[in-house]
Amino acid sequence: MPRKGPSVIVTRKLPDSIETRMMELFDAKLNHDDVPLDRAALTAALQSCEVLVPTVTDRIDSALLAHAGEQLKLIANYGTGVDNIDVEAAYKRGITVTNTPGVLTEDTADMTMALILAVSRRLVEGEKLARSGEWTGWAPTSMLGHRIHGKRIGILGMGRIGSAVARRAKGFGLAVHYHNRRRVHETLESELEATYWESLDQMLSRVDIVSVNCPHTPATFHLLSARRLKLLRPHAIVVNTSRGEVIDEPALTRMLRAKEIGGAGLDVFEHEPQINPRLLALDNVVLLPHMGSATLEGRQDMGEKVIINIKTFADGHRPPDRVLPSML
Ligand code: 8YV
Repeated sequence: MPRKGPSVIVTRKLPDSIETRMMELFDAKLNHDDVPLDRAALTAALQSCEVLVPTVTDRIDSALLAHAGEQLKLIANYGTGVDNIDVEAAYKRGITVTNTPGVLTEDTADMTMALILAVSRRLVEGEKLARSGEWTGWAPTSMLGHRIHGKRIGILGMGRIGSAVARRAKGFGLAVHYHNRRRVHETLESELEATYWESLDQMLSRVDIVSVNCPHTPATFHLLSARRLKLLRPHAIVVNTSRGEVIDEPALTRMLRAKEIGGAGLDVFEHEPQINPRLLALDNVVLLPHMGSATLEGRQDMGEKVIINIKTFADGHRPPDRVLPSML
């Protein structure tokens, strides 16, 4: 019998259809119990498999990669963000890294809008009141939030997800502003009727809603620093469906507690799964457990991408979603 495809270790439980296909195609080792691998188990995996399929919960740093065996050729990340992997260290060791771009764009953009609406229209507070048994009925001045129609959104990072947020925002009657490393093509800019700000500082002081949609890289760590957060207007809200590290979370928490900004909708945190207890105590925030891309369809599509990347690589071709250090 010919050898099955490469030996693959998958660090977390994936959708059944994906795991089944992986078992058919590869010599795959799955994680049925879904218990995250500790450092020792990850090291052992790097020393035994040809392909590792990690997720955002696995930290594949240079110290860990230093222990990788010669047999390890590919790290096929199940996720778009690759900040959990030291891509440069992997590259230097001749290990290819891939990710799963594109397939979670729409779901993450939907969740961004959900958070914008949830914070602006106080959905979570309203839901709690409706269930509490303490609701005394409609009143002209009860549960007042803020209208989003006609306001300005400032999108930080106009890539795939940022553009998908902009399309939705436009549909909701928001004026789209954005800051990005590079100005986007004029066709996209005119489709979105978007205003480009080369200066993030200048944009922040003018918008009503800030949406973080850039990846976490050394250049974007604490991009929304304490100093920059102070540029926001007192009613502004901040929504983050990207990575917690892009915002100085203690500074944001302090400002929310002091009511120096209007509110925040956070799907991601600096030290997941820990959430700053001070955030938990606040009413003007909506907190979600990193579920921006959590749809069954999205998770299946991510798995399909991982399979295609592994199969293409194993067949001797360049995988479609290769990530190079120069791209970060
Ligand atoms: C993924 C994400 O679910 O893909 C990303 O970058 O943030 C998530 O939505 C997660 O990374 C899976 O590894």
